[in-house]
Amino acid sequence: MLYPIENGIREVKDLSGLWDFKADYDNKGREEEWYKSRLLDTIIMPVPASYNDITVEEAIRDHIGDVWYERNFYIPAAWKDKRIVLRVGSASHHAVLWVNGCEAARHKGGYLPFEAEITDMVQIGGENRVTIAVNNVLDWSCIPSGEIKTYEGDEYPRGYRTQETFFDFYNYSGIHRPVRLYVTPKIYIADITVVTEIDGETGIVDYNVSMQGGIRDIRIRLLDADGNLAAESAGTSGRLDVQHPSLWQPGKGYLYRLIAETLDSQGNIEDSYELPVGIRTIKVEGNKFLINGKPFYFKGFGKHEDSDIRGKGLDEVLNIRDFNLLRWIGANSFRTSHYPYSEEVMRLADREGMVIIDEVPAVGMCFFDESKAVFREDRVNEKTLEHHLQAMKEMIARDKNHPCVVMWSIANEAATNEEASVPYFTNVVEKTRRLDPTRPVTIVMTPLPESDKAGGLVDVICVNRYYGWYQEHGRLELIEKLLEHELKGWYKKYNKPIIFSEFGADTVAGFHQLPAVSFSEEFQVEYLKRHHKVLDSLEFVIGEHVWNFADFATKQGITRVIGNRKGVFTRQRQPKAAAFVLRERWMSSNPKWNEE
Ligand code: BDP
Repeated sequence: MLYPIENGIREVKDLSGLWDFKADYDNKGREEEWYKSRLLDTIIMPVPASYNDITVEEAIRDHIGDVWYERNFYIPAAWKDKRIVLRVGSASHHAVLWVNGCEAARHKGGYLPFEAEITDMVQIGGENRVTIAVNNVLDWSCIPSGEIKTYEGDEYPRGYRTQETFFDFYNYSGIHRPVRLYVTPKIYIADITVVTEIDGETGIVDYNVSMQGGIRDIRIRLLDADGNLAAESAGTSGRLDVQHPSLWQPGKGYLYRLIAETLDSQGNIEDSYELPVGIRTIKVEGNKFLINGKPFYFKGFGKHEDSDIRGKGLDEVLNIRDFNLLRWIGANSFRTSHYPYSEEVMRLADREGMVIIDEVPAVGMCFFDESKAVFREDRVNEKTLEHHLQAMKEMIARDKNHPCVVMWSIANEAATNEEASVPYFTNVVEKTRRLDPTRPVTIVMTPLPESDKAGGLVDVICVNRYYGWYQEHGRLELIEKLLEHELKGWYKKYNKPIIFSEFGADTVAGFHQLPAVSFSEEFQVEYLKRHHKVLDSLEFVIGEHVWNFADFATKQGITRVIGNRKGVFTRQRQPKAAAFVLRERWMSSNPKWNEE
């Protein structure tokens, strides 16, 4: 799936801005066909943004069910004879899209884009209306999964219900990424896939272009970053050889520009699309993760798309601040915990040479309670699997060409100690490998190695563990022995490289205690340092991702003092003491970093 871009042929019109909005408290909008005419009694809502924290109404913040968005837009007369597409970057978690009252698209899954051709639904040269119903209900047929809990007793208000979620981030809802109109010719480039290889001094770009609406001659040019022609070809698929290529490398996101053009019968350019291409290779070999044949050590974080007021809404200002902080602290990578991030973040990571573990929203498939199985008929079941596979397909279709993406994470902390998780994940791993044979696959693990059953399926073992926090809380002195014991256990069992993908301590910025106690800045510092000693001593550990980059919102709970405070930065993106410790570690030399 191609990201909408502008060039001399294609145009994009961004419908971000102020929309009319209405929460459907009585759940009657669909039945009353609200999409047929203008919404009544609306309030103003910005797009993109989560709607939850914009108003001062608890009822809107905590709303369960449909909300409605609407706005008018114009189609320029010049778009006559074009193919017109409406594209939603993401809507959490289910959406129906109507244009002038006609249904144009439906989508399930809160963190991936969807689009519809609307050419025949719009008035060219006139005013049009788009209506989007967004629903945030999560059940076991979705990833992430959830449950609606109803309260029957007389002591509760009639019909009282809550949305139960089994993951540790606020269930932000709404239209989180831009809504855009774009146009292409009627015979158009529908998709491009590139796979890169390196053979000695030659960079190889294998490409495949798919067209829709007809057949045309295709011309392919690969330009270097200065605009010089590096290679060219013709036809829908082929190979471009670049002699002495500038490689895409961690920290140095060198990008070529692949320009695909279709030619009409007179040889005029009819459609054109420009794809950034990074030439690089990835391979897991023994206990090493190789990028361009060199061992790579992951330094960085699990992150979230999360900030004050706009929640999970795309914020380019925040994204640039985050990348500046990542660079400042010496991080070279992050995981898109626990869902695919915006396309804008992925494009930024390509440019910045940031290495990404791309995660599908399979989070919360574990109750941390031995007596409660998750992989069973009425919880994670066939329907969940169906949606999981669909999300993998959409995520790979969206992100397959990003050089920054080096691995697919197919789940975070699933109950892989359960026998029934094995056929389930066998299915997901096989499908993922079929869709993309070029990237390794991981599951981010939570059981102890003794009880895990799924590690054999994946290429890299990611492990989350909180010794000194959730286990043996406050006992900093136990961290080293416990951690070493566990990591050696994983390696012994599977003989695969390990990324320590989550460890962290809630830390309230400005709280100080000497000697350290939990929640103080001193504790977070000490906690990290103890981990570093162990990580440095184990050669099969190929990375460390601290949990979390920044404080983030969660549901209310007795262990959450206004959200999760494990951030190394505050939610406002200012450093806690731990940030300086990480900076010192990650910016100084260490045999682990494998740097020349
Ligand atoms: C891990 C989860 C992560 C949580 C973290 C925590 O993967 O989503 O936020 O614990 O509790 O289990 O801080």
